[in-house]
Amino acid sequence: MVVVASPTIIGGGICFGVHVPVVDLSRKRSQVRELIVKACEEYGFFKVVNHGVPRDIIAKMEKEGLNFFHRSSLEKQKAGPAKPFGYGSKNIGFNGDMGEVEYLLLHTNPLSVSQASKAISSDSSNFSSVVNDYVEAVRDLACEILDLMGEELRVPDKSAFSSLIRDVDSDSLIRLNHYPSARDLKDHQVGFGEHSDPQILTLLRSNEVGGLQILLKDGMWVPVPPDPSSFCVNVGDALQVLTNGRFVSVRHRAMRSNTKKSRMSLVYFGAPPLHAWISPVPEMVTAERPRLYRPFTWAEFKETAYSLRLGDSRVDIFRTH
Ligand code: GA4
Repeated sequence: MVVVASPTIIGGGICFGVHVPVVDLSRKRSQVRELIVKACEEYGFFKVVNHGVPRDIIAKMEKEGLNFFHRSSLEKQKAGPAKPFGYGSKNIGFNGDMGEVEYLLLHTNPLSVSQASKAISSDSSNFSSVVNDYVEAVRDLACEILDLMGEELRVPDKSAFSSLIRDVDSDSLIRLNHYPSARDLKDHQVGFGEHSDPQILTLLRSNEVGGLQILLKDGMWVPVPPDPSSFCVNVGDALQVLTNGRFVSVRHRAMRSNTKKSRMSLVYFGAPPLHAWISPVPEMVTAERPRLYRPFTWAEFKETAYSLRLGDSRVDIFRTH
């Protein structure tokens, strides 16, 4: 893992020269486990390389995304509004949040993908199969990472975390974000505002255009250099709760920059089924670290998330003290 080398603070609370944690999944399992847990405790974020997701699966997903975003606005609107799934532009959530972004938000359930595909692509069966292949590959990667966490945290049921997102009724989502290029931008604009992800684990892959930033505990924003060959992994709110606050859900945002090329990210949000109970796993509750959160269902948490603004903290509402 690579972290912090003499940070240079350029201003505006943005810290350049800080390297984000990088985990090479081809290294020894015991080392990988340790690095992942350290990164989740300190940052709630890390990058994985040598992740094993086939390149052609990513390339096909990227191509389908670009094909869609390059269509006319009228054509794209036919796949919207994203309430909750489909095409959206600038509006985020239902409470007035806005960003310089357009997106496709889909549930990962194959039936739901197939239904949504009809308005997204003229070859909807190809689109569905590309999405399903991508979802399967990133879900496997997310499960592998969650199993490594479970092992390192000495949770007896090794798949305690991964089984939640592997469940057939899992409420996992896939999101394609497109940040149009803007060569004439004077200032950097917010593409997707500061927030944490409500789910368990997020896997994000972007093209070679940067924009993602993560917030460190000391309040500094760190730009994450783009790396199309890696995946960025975010701890979500639900995993913060499952680990009784030992892991932190990372606050992050996407800025739009004045590059020639537009930025596109493919984001998988691994979530439990709606009826699943989320509660700190017993091994994470000790005399020194008493239970921080009350149990709740994923449906209850989601309802709370959608009743709030993007940047609001949701986990605090479920704290016991
Ligand atoms: C953030 C993570 C995912 O993109 C998302 C977002 C969702 C939306 O865009 O509809 C939310 C946002 C996200 C958090 C709080 C609520 C819900 C917008 C919003 C204001 C799809 C998700 O699950 O939560």
